[in-house]
Amino acid sequence: MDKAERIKRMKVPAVDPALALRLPPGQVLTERFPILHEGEVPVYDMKEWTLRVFGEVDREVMLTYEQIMKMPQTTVTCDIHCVTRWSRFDNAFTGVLFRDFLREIGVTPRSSYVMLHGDHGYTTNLALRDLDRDDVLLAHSFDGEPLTDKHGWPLRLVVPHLYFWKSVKWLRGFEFIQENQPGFWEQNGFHMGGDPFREERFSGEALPIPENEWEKKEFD
Ligand SMILES: Nc1nc2c(c(=O)[nH]1)N[C@H]1C(S)=C(S)[C@@H](COP(=O)(O)O)O[C@H]1N2
Ligand SMILES: [Mo]
Repeated sequence: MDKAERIKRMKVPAVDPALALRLPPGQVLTERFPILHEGEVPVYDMKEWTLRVFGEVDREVMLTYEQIMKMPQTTVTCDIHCVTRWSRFDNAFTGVLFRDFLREIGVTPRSSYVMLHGDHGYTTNLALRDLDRDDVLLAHSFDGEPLTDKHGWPLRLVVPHLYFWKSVKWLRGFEFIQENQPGFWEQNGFHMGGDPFREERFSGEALPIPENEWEKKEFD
């Protein structure tokens, strides 16, 4: 049988067209929740834990976990897309909307970019307009339960419209900056933006990411 004939006879998997529209190019849908990070999972003494807001702001602040938990709470159900090609639909995260957070602490940023800081030195850069949306959360819960340690408890960022490396786990700081600067992965060849629907994976030459790379990782 020639190749054209073989292809014609191939079974095409039935994908709900509504769902297909939600899946960015080059992504594979999974129902499991992969665990991906560099380095160790931090261990916390919550009495010592703080979230620092600093840099180009009218006033630096240090917040306790209690203060964050007392802010208005929102649940966002969103799709997430990892640059290693897995996507997961309908994830319910609960926490404080970045918008509400800024309003609550009354800090005015004097810059258009933000460097996010996670524990153990993880950083990622975002434009302020990518945080100032109605779906960006400082999340502490997933599916109505506190986040597991490995998914970023006590606090992680969730930025659904960008690749998931922008969603810092073990979030400890918002640093407002004048000029856009590359964070950890961005210094290692990842895109400064990270829009999955435009496949903004890399800033230079495309790095080969096999379709099943993420399948070898840890899940829950
Ligand atoms: N602090 C920190 N946050 C991080 C990472 C990391 O290595 N350290 N990895 C990022 C990447 S590449 C992804 S895909 C998501 C994975 O989140 P998950 O383990 O909850 O799926 O976390 C992001 N946030
Ligand atoms: Mo990732």
